Amino acid sequence: MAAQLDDDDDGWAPRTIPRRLTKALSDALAVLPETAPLVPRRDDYADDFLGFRRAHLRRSGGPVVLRLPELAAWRANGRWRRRDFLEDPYLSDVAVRPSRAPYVPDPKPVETADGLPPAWTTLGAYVADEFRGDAPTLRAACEAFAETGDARKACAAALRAPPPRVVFQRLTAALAPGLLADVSPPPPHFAAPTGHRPRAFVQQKSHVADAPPFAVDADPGARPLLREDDDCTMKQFALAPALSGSPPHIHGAAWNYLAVGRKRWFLWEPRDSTVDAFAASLGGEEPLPFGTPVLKWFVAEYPRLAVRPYEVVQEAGDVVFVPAGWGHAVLNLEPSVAVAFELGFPSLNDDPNAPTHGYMVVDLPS
Ligand SMILES: O=C(O)CCC(=O)C(=O)O
Repeated sequence: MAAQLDDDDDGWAPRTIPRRLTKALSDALAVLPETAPLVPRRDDYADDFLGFRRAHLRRSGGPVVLRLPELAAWRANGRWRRRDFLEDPYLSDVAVRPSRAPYVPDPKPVETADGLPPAWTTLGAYVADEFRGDAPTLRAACEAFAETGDARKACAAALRAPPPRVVFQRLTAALAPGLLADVSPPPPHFAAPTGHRPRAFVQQKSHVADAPPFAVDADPGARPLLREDDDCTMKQFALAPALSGSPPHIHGAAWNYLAVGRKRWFLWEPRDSTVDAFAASLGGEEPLPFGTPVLKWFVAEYPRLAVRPYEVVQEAGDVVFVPAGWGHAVLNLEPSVAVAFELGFPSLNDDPNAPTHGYMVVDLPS
C-alpha cells in the first residue's frame, strides 16, 4: 500500500513528503557497505592548518572530512543554515541554470522565466518548483520505501520519475553578488596555494556566455573564467534535492562545505579514476556515460564495481576535501545547500581545449 503523504516536514525536506519517510530512506541510503574503505574524519588538523595543507594539497594526500570549528563564525555558515535562507530576498532573483548534474547541460531546460534566456531561471522559481516543491522523484522513492523497506527498490522506483535537477554554478559578482559576499573572503583553508596557476575552466564558458543580461564577457571565447585575482579558487554554489547528485568525475583539488543536508560520497584513487580503470572494474564493460543521473549509476553500476570506492557520509557542517585527480561521485541523501571551492587544475591535462570535467584519461605523474 502506498504511504499516506502528509505535511510534517521540518522546513528543509520537500513540503509534501513526510519527514519520517525521507529520514528513513536517507538513513537506509547512508549505510556504507562493510567492504568500503572509509574516508577518514580528522578533527586534529583544525589546530594545525599549515600541517594540514602540507599533507593534503599535494597529490599524495588522500581525501579527508573535517569539521572546522572556525567555520562557525564564517558568514556563509551563519546565513545558509537558517531555516528561512531560501526565502531571503537577496536570493530570489539570482539567475540559475539547473541541470541534472554539476557540469552537465540539461537536455530538457526548465521553463524560461521572464527576461531570461532559455535554460535559465531564477533561484526563487527553482526553489519553489524543484527544490522545495513536490519533488516527484523523492515522492516515488518514499512510497516505494514504505511499501518494501528496501532502499534499492525505492531508488529504482524513483528512477521512473524525471531526475531531480541541481543548481551547481559559479558564484560571480555579476550573477550572485550576495552569495559571493557570503563566501568572501573564504576561510584560509579554501584558498589555493600561493603561486598556483590553474587552467581556465573552458567547458563552463557556455554556462555563463549565454546568460544575458548577466553575460560576463562580450567575447566568451576569449576570456578565461578564472582570473589571477580569483586567487585561483573557483567558488560554486550548490542546491541539490534529495536523490540528485554527481556521477563519477574528476578535476583539480576541491573543498566542499555542506551547510544543510547530507551527502554520500564515493571516491577513487587517481589510478582508478580513468575511463579505462572504470571499464576494467566493470569486467571490461563500457561505463555509463558522464551525465547519467547519479541515482541510476548508484542502482545499476556502483554495486558491480570490482574496485570499491572510498566512502563517507558528509553531515551538515562537514567539509570534504577531494585531492586533485581523485574520481568522485555524490548522492544527496537529503536536500542540500553547499559550496564547492575548486582549486584549479594542476596540469592534469595540457590541452587547453580538452574538457575539464567528466571522465578524463590523464597521465598522472607518479
Ligand atoms: O555535491 C555534489 O553533488 C558534487 C560536488 C562535486 O563533485 C565537486 O565539487 O566536484
